[in-house]
Amino acid sequence: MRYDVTVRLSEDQIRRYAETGYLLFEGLLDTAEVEALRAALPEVMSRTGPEVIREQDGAGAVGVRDAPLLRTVSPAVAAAADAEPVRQLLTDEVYLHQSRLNPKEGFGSGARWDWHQDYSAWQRVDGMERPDCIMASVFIDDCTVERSPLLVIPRSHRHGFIDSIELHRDAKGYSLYELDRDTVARLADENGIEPLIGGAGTVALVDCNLIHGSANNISPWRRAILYLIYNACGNACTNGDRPWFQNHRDFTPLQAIEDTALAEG
Ligand SMILES: O=C(O)CCC(=O)C(=O)O
Repeated sequence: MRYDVTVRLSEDQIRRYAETGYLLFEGLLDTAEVEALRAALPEVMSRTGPEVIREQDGAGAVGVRDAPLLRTVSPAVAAAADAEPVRQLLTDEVYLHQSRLNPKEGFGSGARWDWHQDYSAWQRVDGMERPDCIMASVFIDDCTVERSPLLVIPRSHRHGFIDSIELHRDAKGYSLYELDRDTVARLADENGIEPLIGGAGTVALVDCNLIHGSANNISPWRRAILYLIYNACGNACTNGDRPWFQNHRDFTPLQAIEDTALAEG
């Protein structure tokens, strides 16, 4: 299946997404599209703006959050952003709430992410009323078990927003809102834990209340993922306190673009 504007999810896929909280599409982007994304990385990672969040020791960048700019870096990114399946799942027009690039370099410099729900920060800080938001994870590199893939607790989104967190005031990003360990242990015992693995070009669509995290990447290999966070236009955030790279304020619906733009990327 290609990541193009004509793709429509089947009833079975929509049902599975509602049931498990995620869908995985192996090899959705072809080699040329993956190469276009890889080629965009050095420029993005060398930026000096506040949108690049570095490791504690200043070594590698852990995240670039830049909704509008990532879309201009590469036509492949822009095309990947205009996803019909996301409109189908949210039954609304969508805009990009955030884009994040997590390079997760090897030899331990790609730090761990504690167990969390992405919606936690958006509800608490950005005034996002409902969890009508999807995290599309675009695998720029192979995500194997050795490279600390995303780990998800399937079906955990069905518990909705879990207001039971360990607040780490000195932590960054979602680690600030680590879920309390008893809750994670109980839901993992009930549902298991699954790694989202696949070759470069795989795309996962993940419900924003699905509990997930990842370990340190001690392998020698990079494991870059581009995260595109789609919010339903009817669910636009009401609080604009956070800066543009964390809470994008342009609620214009994404326009479908032709699939050929991917190949031309
Ligand atoms: O890229 C990872 O390993 C984790 C990222 C994550 O959990 C997130 O962006 O919410």
